[in-house]
Amino acid sequence: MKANIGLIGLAVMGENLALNMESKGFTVAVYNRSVPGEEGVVDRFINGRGKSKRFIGTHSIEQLVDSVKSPHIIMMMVKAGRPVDELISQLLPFLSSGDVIIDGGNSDFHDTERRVKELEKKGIYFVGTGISGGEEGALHGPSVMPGGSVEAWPLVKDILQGISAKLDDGSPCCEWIGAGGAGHFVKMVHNGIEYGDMQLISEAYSLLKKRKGLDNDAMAVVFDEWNGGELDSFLIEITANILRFRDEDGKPLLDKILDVAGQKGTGKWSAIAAMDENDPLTLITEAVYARLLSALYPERIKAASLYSGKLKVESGKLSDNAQLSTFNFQLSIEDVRQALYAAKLISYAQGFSLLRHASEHYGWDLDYGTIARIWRKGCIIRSVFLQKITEAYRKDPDLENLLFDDFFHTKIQEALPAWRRIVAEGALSGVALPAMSSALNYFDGLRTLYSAANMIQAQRDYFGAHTYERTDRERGHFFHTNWTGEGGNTVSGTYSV
Ligand code: NBP
Repeated sequence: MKANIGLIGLAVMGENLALNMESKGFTVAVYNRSVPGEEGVVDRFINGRGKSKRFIGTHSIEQLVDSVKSPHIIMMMVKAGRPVDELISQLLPFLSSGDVIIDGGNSDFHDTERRVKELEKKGIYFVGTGISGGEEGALHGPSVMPGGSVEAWPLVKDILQGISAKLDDGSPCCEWIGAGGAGHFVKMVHNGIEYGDMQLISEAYSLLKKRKGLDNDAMAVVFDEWNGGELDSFLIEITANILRFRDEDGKPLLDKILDVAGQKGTGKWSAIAAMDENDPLTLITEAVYARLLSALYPERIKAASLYSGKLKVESGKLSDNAQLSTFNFQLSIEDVRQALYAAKLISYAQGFSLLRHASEHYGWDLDYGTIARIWRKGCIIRSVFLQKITEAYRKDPDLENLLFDDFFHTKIQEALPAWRRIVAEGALSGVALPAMSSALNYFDGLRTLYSAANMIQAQRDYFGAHTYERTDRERGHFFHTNWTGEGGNTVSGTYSV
């Protein structure tokens, strides 16, 4: 019997996805490169978790392709980057026109754009699909974001939708995203939003711990309560579990974990993509910077010893370098929740703004409401709140910014006073709140009609004859002033970076 699909890469994601596929009735041929002379990964899997199930273990790429029905569908779940290109080269001699390669790893969407074009020229369809949900999602139902060669969609739809998470109405958390690298782009933004959500939660934790003086168990109760309301989400839920978790000695494990955050790059890619699209993705970018700052560990130790002053109040004013050593028992937990929620609204507004700009740039025709829908189950950023985004785009598919939707408008207005108090509290007490405060700055910047950018334009024209537009003339007409009386009338070439 031939398999429905061949899967390459039996690490944590591949192994669990293979089991998920098999449990949905698909026969799966599996392959993993092996060190010669050792019991291979494939045999270990076939004799272990895959025992007595519909798997075909294979030990070469040729054998893998040969074990799969035609048109061959081969999925790779390997490390992104060079391994993907190497595997494609190894697969090509055994594939024929109309076959499909799926890359389910976290590939850079630029690579996926390139691979789709290169493979389509050879008659092979290429699908770059984001898969979110980690190990558990891979096994029980992830959120799946496929894009690439649209001709491949009817061939892979049953398998990818079959293994995906399902909403309560039974609809799959997997829909066709768009051409080229659209699937991997959307997954990248998903991961960027994940960075933002995690940073915001860590800032709320920081306030509750350092300013409110709550211990881990008390904070777990707070996060549990939050999870019962509009913040209901996977990340809030696991935060409560993490806060309660005890090490072998009975003490909270969290307190023993070094505060140096790692990253694998998708947050950074989101920030770079936003720069490329001229899109102010400030919160996610701050979240990436916060991880980078946390990693400057030796410098942080030095800075802490240099600048950790006690709070001094002199004639009613806080001194510089103040670090409050006392708790602010007046600090309202509800204010922290509101600030977290408002900043989260900004983060999603920014993330979807980036999707909109990239969709226009690359011609992907993204369906934002559907993207929010397939993130509602299976993935790391799953939350009740995503339903509001789907509703916003159902009402107006051309919405320029989620902040213009009634729901977002109302919620931001409600949360604003608390959000401002919390950001001020952080600034006055020396508790870093980069994501909450950058979100507030974005919001204030966006809603300010007469900003300070006129000064920047004047300066640019003063020193570089870069020209400016005027408020008393129509847009699109550019003027230059001889500010010093010494410059000429020649203006700088107009180009935008
Ligand atoms: P890893 O990202 O750790 O990749 C390990 C797999 O890649 C192994 O099967 C390994 O084979 C294979 N591999 C490597 Br490394 N180089 C190879 C090469 N040159 N040729 C063939 N195979 C090669 O595994 P993972 O954590 O399961 O993730 C798989 C993909 O899914 C990645 O792109 C990851 O970013 C993405 N992803 C991961 C998660 C997660 O939670 N872990 C979530 C969502 C997406 P070997 O056994 O011979 O070394």
